[in-house]
Amino acid sequence: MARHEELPVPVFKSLEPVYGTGSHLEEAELRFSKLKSKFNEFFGHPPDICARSPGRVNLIGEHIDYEGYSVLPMAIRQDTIVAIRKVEGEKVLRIANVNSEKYTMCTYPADPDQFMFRYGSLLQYFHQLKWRNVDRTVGFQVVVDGIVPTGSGLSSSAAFVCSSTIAIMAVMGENFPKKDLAQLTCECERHIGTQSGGMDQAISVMAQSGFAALIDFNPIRATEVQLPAGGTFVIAHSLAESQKAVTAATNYNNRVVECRLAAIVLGIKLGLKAEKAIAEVKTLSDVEALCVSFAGTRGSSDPGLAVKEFLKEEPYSSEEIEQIINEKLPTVFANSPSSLDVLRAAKHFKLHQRAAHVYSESKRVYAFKDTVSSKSSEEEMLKKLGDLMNDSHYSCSVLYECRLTGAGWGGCAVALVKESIVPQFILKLKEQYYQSRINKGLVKKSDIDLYIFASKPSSGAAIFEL
Ligand code: NG1
Ligand code: MG
Repeated sequence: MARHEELPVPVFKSLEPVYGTGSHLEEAELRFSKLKSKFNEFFGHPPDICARSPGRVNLIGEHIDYEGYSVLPMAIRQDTIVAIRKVEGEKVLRIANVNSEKYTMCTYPADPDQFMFRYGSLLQYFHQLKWRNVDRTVGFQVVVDGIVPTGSGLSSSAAFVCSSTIAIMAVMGENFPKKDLAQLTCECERHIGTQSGGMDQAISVMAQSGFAALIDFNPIRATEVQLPAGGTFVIAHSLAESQKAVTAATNYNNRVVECRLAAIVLGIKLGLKAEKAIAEVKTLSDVEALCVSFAGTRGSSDPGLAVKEFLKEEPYSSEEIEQIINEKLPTVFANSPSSLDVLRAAKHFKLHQRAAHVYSESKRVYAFKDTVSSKSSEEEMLKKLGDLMNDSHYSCSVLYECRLTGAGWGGCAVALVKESIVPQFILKLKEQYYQSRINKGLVKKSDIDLYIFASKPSSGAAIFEL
């Protein structure tokens, strides 16, 4: 049987296969019926097809996907749903949101070459699809409804990019293997200027209901991970919005650049010529491969040891790094405008800390995976998983200075909680964290369940012919 990432996105004629039964199905039925009636209202015609893709929470493996390391997220129930109709000869894209008060309808030329970039606009994704054989005479009418909280580290962005890409694909009569879509949508998201890894799109497209997934890169693969039944992940919004696109140069892309510099410096210290290191060592996982090949002479293949041995803990200045790598930093990053922004904004580079986080975090991902598949008692298992998550959070906080899930400058915290005490846990957080913020008017009491909720692993993208 083909691995499931080789299969196309599933097509369903009803909502049950994705939303199950009970209150989730009822909620979905209401949303889809509103989506379709809004579509009719806006465009005077029903949609051809609908698609959905979920948000995600990363359980462990923060800020290592872009370094080539495997991560362990799960899809959440909250998703973006899209209704679409193809209009022959129209050459424009009209896109509206069911919440038409907040998001007014926008119209864009449907020809990707003519599209004007609007920084931060979700629409730019839509037009950056590297569409094979695109028929440039068609236009699209689109209505979107997203319930993944934005700026929360739960990947409302991937939910939007993946659902809209899949909707366009479906209405054009195409379907690709899920792993290709994960790759395509990841590239699409990079157009907002963050040098993202591919975790969010991969899990949004490939998730299987009831399972978290170990996502590997190069090539993209998703392996189901069964979580222990006695634990639940509780997701709690800090109420600080993460503005990754706005602060990219000082946080997300800054870390990507620091990791690249750490990788080059380590490559040189391990014996590569500077020129070769700059040309060939792209990520910290490339350095790990070097350590493995030098294990015979060095006596160890552990890249964590190389960090301790070769990278000083004090921050590096640009000049210090330029001396080691024998090249000007802007020359190294000449092809990456967003990295040049980082260089302009950065005061110094914490190479030791960032690399130490990445290597220890990548080990924790495998330890997490091994723990859930071990034969230990559930009690022991939950304890071990909790310890790994605590270590991950500590490393994110101290070494990577990011905190929280996802990119993590704002957004949600994720906690592994024993199933039996989830209601008390949520109640306590409401009392001790949210109540004072409700009093200050920072959040509405009626919205509180959008900000703190327990989540089981949900299913990935789907196409609906309803
Ligand atoms: P968020 O902040 O949820 O979009 C980001 C990246 C991920 C990953 C995490 C950190 C994007 C689209 N996503 O997630 O690829 O690097 O940060 O683990 O930039
Ligand atoms: Mg995102």
